[in-house]
Amino acid sequence: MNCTAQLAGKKFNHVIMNASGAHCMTAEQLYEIYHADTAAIVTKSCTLQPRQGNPEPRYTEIPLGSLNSMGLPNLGLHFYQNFVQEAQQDKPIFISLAGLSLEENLEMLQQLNQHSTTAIIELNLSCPNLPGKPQTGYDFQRTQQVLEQVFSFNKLPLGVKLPPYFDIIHFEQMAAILNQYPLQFVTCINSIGNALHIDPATDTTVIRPKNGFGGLGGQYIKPTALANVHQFYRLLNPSIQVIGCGGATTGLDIYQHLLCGASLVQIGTQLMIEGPGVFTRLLQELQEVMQEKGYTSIDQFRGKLKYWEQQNPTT
Ligand code: HRO
Repeated sequence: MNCTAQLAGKKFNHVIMNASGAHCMTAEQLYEIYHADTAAIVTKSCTLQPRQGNPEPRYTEIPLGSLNSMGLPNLGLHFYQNFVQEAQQDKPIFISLAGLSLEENLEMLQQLNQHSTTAIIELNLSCPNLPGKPQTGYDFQRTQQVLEQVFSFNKLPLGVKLPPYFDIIHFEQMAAILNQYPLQFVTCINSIGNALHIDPATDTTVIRPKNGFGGLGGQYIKPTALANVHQFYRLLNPSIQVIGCGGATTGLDIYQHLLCGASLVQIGTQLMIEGPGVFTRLLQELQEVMQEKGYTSIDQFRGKLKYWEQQNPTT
């Protein structure tokens, strides 16, 4: 069974990795997922300086997923840069960047370019949890400005992490902007921003920051994630690959992300719930699904989602 993949000029032994934010802030967590059955790993989104993030409790499991308002706690760019240098790189490592301003993103990227890091860059345009800071990916003009400046000097393999979109015109507008730049990939989707969960026993919100509003992850968001993966797969230049992220808890979920056009699939909430053993289970389950359906490699079905008419030709 061949589950290998290629992205940003690198080879991947299979297609499953962590999502930024899940089990990837400290050296201990990063080494744990690096040595687990991951095809690659991505770091927690970082800023130039270390940050404490929002007050706790700021992450919780809810019935079908998770709610978080972490507020970008991280150990700072240099820590993650050093981690990449130290790790024996037998699998690709992504560094996720989430500067609080355009200038901060450019400064971090400049440093990474100067040091010729071996990491792939995932530029996060979609953190929903910073009080007073809008999600860049929902401001189309701003996104264009960011990409214009980034690609005025960047030579590293780079992609962007997008927020979920919900309107066809927004997919088209964003794809038209992204298609102007030499992006290697887009990651769809970040959490669904500013959701609210209420504890039915106490009529109370369940996380402390922002009156309980936080990013929604897990099974709640799989249909939205699949829709975003497939729309961008259809609308982007073939040179821009899609990384799927959102709601995968089984091998079948991974398979469906691939069917929608994803080249790799990231695991967030389910990694938080199950720990790094999740990757072994998901890879095994993916291979079982492929076997049942008679496939021996991912190329045979990636992006080959069938539309209703194809399955019902005479109606
Ligand atoms: O740290 C966070 O609060 C956070 C970030 Cl940066 C993000 O991109 N997505 C998310 O759900 N939480």
